[in-house]
Amino acid sequence: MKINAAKTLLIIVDVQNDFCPGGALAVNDGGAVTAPINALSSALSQKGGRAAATQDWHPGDHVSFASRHSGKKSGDIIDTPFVKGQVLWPDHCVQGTNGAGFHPELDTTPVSVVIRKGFNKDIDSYSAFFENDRQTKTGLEGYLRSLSIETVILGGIATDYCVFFSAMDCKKLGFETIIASDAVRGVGFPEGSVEKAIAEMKSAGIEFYTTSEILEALY
Ligand code: VGL
Ligand code: ZN
Repeated sequence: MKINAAKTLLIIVDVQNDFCPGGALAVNDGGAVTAPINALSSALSQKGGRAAATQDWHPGDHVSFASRHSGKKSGDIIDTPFVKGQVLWPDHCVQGTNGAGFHPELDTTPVSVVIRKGFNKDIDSYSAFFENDRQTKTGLEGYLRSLSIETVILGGIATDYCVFFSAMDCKKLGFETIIASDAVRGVGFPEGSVEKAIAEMKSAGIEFYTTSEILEALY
């Protein structure tokens, strides 16, 4: 395998304090993604590639917060006017809070663009490309097209939600899509969701390589 850095974008998905141990929606071992991601973004930028980061960025009364729905708790699933089967979460990544900030060990120096998502209080957004109504664009696709990007590498949190939806959309949009397998961590709710997400991504043609395999392939 060979990867032309100049036509490659790394998408760093939601490496934010609230998704790491101690945060409001902590994912097991979430902070462990920072070391491989930093290695990928610095190698890419040295070879003429780019890195983008997404940031979950919710208003305090966001539709995905269980606290906004009386009688509901985190983990419940509801239909909203825009999204069928919305999972309800604890309040997390509220705009401007420390929980919404990038993990302190994430090197954002090589990041050229930050895409914020989930800022419409009535629509959640897992994917870096489309909100959960599956129609509203974030604008990231246009960024890739205007730079003639052909390959996208993804790392970050969570394997079974934001990484999954971002990777599936990316592949559907026609980009070669690679998951850095050691640079992602999952929520694991409902049980088995990480395994299910990985199986679905593989059958969609999304490739899985370790960070060291990717670093070796970059030219
Ligand atoms: C995410 C649940 C709620 C994610 C974001 O980043 O995967 N998961 N909001
Ligand atoms: Zn969220």
